[in-house]
Amino acid sequence: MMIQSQGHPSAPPIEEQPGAGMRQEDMRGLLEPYQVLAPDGELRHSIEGAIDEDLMIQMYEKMVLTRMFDRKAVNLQRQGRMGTYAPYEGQEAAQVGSALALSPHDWLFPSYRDHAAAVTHGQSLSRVLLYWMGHMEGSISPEGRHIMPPCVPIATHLTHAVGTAWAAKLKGESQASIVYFGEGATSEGDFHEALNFAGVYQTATVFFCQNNGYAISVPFHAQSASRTIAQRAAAYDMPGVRVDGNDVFAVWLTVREAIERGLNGGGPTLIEAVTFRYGPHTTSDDPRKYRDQARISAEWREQRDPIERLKLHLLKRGAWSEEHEARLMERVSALIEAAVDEAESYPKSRPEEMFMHVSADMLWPVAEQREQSGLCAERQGEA
Ligand SMILES: Cc1ncc(C[n+]2csc(CCOP(=O)(O)OP(=O)(O)O)c2C)c(N)n1
Repeated sequence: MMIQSQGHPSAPPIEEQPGAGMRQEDMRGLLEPYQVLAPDGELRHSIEGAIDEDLMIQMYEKMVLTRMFDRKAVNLQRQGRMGTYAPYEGQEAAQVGSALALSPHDWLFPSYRDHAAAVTHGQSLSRVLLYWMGHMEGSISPEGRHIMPPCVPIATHLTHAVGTAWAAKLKGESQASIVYFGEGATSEGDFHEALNFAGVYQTATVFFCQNNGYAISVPFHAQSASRTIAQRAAAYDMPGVRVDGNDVFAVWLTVREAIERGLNGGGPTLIEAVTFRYGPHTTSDDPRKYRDQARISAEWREQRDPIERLKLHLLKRGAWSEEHEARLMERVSALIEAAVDEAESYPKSRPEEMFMHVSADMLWPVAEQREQSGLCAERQGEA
């Protein structure tokens, strides 16, 4: 069953946005990302009839919650209470805006950095922590949602997202999929295979690339001669849209449009959300070794922050106040503390658990690695 596109009368359709409709277009000159909410909190396009104040506040509250959660997770790792962690601070608008555009039954395939998206779609904060604490419970989708475990191998989950959307299409179900990945993933073969398949079978898949500038220490220009990720859509004859990933309105509108089009038989869309990760790749690296953090901070955190720009907008509209902010911070702190307590109430995970749950029955290469690792409790007991 197809859903009817509700459309967004005041937002330009995807085909008219910069970076879209590249089938005949020359991409040169289409580098400017689609933006609705400028960094000063002013609107560049009317969003009347598309995004109302309730949705704006929901966006703001989710972005604040996920930022505070991300900072807490980094602190837990620094205190030795969690193994490692991949922070996403700076990328909240891309993740929250895109996930809020989904319907509850849509499939979400996150990478290791996409917890704000997973949480927005219904994953619990405690499960995110449990994942990084080495518990398999951290990989379980909440009841009634289709949220896959964070994918660490780069780009392998893109084909999975095509598979679920294709299956839904074959079954006649109105169910889309969204898959999150970084710009580095677009240099992997799996990226191209997934886009090719999605194009051939016209699946309702949204390929959501967060171009955050760096693949670990490698800047985008050093790993690709393409000027944009969005232009790669042209090779698979699908729309490619370059959007300001720090603009939650532009992200929401673009993803909503892509999903509606996909479910109406229009096939997949490649979205490039231009954003930036403020912190390290994971808690195991030091970004000062490969970039100037002070300059980055001045260019991104101080001038283009996704949360600050929405707050400015809400204040200008009279839809937010410092009292609202204080109450929100109290609520958010309580939620995060409760999640930490819950995650830490689990017994410490055992190293040999990493070999379990790879597949329903343990395959021989995994059994062999388990044996060789010397991590089995029996072996340690023997030593
Ligand atoms: C198949 C595979 N190759 C290499 C790695 C090691 N690796 C981990 S993260 C990463 C960089 C990924 O960068 P990007 O796709 O831009 O995502 P980001 O981390 O910036 O979100 C690499 C190469 C991996 N996890 N999987």
